[in-house]
Amino acid sequence: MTVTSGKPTEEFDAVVVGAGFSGLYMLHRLRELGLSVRVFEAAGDVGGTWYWNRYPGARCDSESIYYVFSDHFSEELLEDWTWSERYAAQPEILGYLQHVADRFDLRKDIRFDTRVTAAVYDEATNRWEIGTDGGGRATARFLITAVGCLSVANLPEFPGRDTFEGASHHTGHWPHEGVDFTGQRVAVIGTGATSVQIVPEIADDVEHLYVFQRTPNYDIPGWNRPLDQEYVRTTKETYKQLWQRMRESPLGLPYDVPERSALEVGPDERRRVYEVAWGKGGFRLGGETFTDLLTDEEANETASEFVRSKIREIVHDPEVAELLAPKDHPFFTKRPPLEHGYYEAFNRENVELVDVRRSPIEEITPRGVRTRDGEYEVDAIIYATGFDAMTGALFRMGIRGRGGVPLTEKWAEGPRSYLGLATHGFPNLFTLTGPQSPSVLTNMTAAIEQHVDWVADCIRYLREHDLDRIEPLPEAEDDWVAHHTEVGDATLLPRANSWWVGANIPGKRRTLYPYLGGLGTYRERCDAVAANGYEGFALSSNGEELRSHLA
Ligand code: NA7
Repeated sequence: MTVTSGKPTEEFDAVVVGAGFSGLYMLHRLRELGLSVRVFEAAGDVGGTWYWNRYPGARCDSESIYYVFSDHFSEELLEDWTWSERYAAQPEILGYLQHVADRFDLRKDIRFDTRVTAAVYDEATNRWEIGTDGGGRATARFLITAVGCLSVANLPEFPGRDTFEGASHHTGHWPHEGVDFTGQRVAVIGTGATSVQIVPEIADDVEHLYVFQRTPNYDIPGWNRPLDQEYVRTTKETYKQLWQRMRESPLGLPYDVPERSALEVGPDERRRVYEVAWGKGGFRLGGETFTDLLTDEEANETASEFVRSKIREIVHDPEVAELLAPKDHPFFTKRPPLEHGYYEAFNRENVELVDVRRSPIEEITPRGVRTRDGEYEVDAIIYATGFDAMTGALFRMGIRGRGGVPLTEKWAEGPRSYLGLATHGFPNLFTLTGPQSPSVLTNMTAAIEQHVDWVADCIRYLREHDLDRIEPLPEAEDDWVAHHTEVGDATLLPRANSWWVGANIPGKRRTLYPYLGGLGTYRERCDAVAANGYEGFALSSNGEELRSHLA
């Protein structure tokens, strides 16, 4: 099977798909190894997630000082760059990535406005044949996907969606020139992390805001604030130690690891612990409090009820507060949004919560949104309805492995990978932050760095040993999938209808997509695989298998 087009074929050692955090770092590492690399990027510039998600209030939920390339990329870069806020807003993160691209002259190897539409492995040449939407063709020994976990927008198929006469926008495809909602009646559909950011941001401007909620979330305060420069200075002095701690930690964040069960302490002590974490803000409420919030329903209920009590304190109208308080899933079994004024927004006269669990959206009309209860007339609709996460972008790239087998077919019953990095039947393909790796269950930059470093070291190893092909053994893959499933099943996560399990996309295979074992443990496993000569992989040279052994 070949990719055909009239244009001449360009040849590279490696093709990387995507120019966000992972694609930029991958390009940098491969260049250092002396490889010829081409990056294809569908957007008009670098940035990935931070290029597309330009909606009001968009910011990172990982603290900015931890959301950077570490000294593994560049000590000087780490030293020079200074964030302005505790949680960086989208324009600043995009500015950071543009700065990285400029400083390391990365753009010269990136083809922008170019989407990969086919990536086919040719057994005869042991090369990947890449086709793009502009009719371009390239071949490469290695194909590395750096497509992000949340890059394909989910736009629900509401009847009449295209008949709406006002403006409608998905948050993941926000217009570059911005949108002015001043004096408008606006519908926001969805109450995930994106909606929680956008609602307080536009509440002041709009005449009336309807927030259509199907499932309430356990939103945690982030307590965003300008970064104190003294704090920045002392952090920078210890950055190396800090990053080492992050690399070894479960969440890719330098949090204290809890040691007690939520059930072994009394209600007063429990409340005290939760209050401290709430006061610090961010994911500490899940990560730093008790050992068993994700494994024991009763323990989890104590945290769930704590958040509900906070919602009841903040929201004045008891009925609205009750609607906002989640009861159908345990805390942290869906990604908890970080909030900055979301709950307070419902104390305003012009912000109204619409319960579409009780009364579902039936159609979009030319004038607005019709639920079973009636029509809500609006001037604009914001779809904060999330993404076809983890596999969405990989499935749209036309990846075919040995024998022309599509990745969509191989993964029809759910992803099957070795370490979330590679999959049998697709030699020399690496999936950065792929399904069954820690990715979104950790600080993304820490997960990205670990993957990029591992892949770059692997490619260096292959070259040093005159090897030109690496592919997971089926047995090693089976073992990883079984381990991944076992770790996930030991927790409460698979029970909730989250995008972590693919439940947000009609017809999507329900399975836990990210790996729950923690970044530190995962890193140790990946490092051991490498130290043992890439245990679990078949390695070959010129079609001759040199070694294949099991993990
Ligand atoms: P999420 O977290 O997937 O949230 C999407 C929201 O849209 C969620 O509240 C959904 O309700 C709602 N939704 C989706 N489809 C519908 C339909 N058909 N009707 C009503 N409501 C719907 O996406 P975000 O963009 O907010 O966040 C994604 C990640 O980005 C986030 O987790 C962070 O990691 C960063 P549901 O909960 O499915 O009932």
